[in-house]
Amino acid sequence: MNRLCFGKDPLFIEISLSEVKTDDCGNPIKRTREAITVSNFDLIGPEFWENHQYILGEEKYGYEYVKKFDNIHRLPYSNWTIVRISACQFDQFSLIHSFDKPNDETALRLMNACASLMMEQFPDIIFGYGFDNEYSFVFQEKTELYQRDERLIISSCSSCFTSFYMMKWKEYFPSKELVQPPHFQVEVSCYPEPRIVCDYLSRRQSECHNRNQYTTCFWMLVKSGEGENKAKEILKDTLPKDKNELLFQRFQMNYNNEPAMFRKGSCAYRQKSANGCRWKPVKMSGGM
Ligand SMILES: Nc1nc2c(ncn2[C@@H]2O[C@H](COP(=O)(O)OP(=O)(O)OP(=O)(O)O)[C@@H](O)[C@H]2O)c(=O)[nH]1
Ligand SMILES: [Mg+2]
Repeated sequence: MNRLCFGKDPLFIEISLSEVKTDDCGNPIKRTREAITVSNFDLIGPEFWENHQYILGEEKYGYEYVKKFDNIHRLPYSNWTIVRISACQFDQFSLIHSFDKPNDETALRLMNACASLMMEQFPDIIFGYGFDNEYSFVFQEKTELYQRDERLIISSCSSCFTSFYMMKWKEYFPSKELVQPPHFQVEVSCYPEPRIVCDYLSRRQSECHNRNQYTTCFWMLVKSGEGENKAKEILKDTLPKDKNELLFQRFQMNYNNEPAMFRKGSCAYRQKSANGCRWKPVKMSGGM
């Protein structure tokens, strides 16, 4: 540290001098320093950055690098992709549109019609299964739809299904105005083996059965004069066989005679043609 003194009153200017490094023979080591330029440039407009690309890095000046921020999630390769679409706030939607309780057959047929259109729109869908206000679509194992980009598959499936629902509404409900837009959410799962796909579909069908049996009992009780809370209490902790028994004893109703579309849901798939290699148009089991 050096201290310089000028005049009477001491004025100290402190100058830091870095120590000079020397080699083994005591000679100072010469280090090249990069010149620092201080100047006045226009930073508005591309000129300065075009001439000084090394400052920010060439890549960052262009806009191509923005792609690197994309958070693309690709679905795992060689997996069966299942896209499950389900309606949001459907209790409100079904109330506003006065759907029959517990099942509105026309609304179910409208869902099936949308499923058929989905299979036409996305040829990689090999199977569809739906009940109530949901539909699951199985994509073939090696689908390259949107290069398996999950976000694009989700957004495209949900917007297509919603559009089909609105487009077909008048055909299925000619005397009902669509007064609230339907809205569907989508979940995606991937399964590495067909066995798991079958188990997934069995689980959905079991959910269909449980839900339908419950709502059938519930609405039969309510229609017979029980309050909704009382009906819930009666059904609390009952097993499937108890519900069948209740329907039979109180209402002389054989649950197994209820329409298959209500009890089992609907399956959509393409049939193999006679020559065994081309696919025929979508077949719907459960009603359209
Ligand atoms: N009347 C009538 N209502 C139905 C029918 N199918 C479904 N619903 C209604 O849809 C509801 C079930 O849908 P959920 O998906 O569980 O519930 P949600 O209201 O859509 O709620 P979120 O999915 O959480 O938005 C039932 O509680 C019924 O109110 C039908 O055929 N007829
Ligand atoms: Mg819902």
